[in-house]
Amino acid sequence: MTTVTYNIPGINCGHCEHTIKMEVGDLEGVQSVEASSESKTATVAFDAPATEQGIKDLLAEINYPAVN
Ligand SMILES: [Cu+2]
Repeated sequence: MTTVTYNIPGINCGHCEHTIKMEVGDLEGVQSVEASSESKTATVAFDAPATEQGIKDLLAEINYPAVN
């Protein structure tokens, strides 16, 4: 299991948190997603076939691009 914390300036409210949790949580291999509008981060725990870059690509697709 790998855990990555993404810095996402666009997380502004509970709706953003919910969207990220649902969309990233649907990716095969993703075990858990935490998203915080306070810290502007999303922490994702995953196994294969999910990858750090694949999750980052999805975040960009749903208009929550990560800056790290
Ligand atoms: Cu929002």
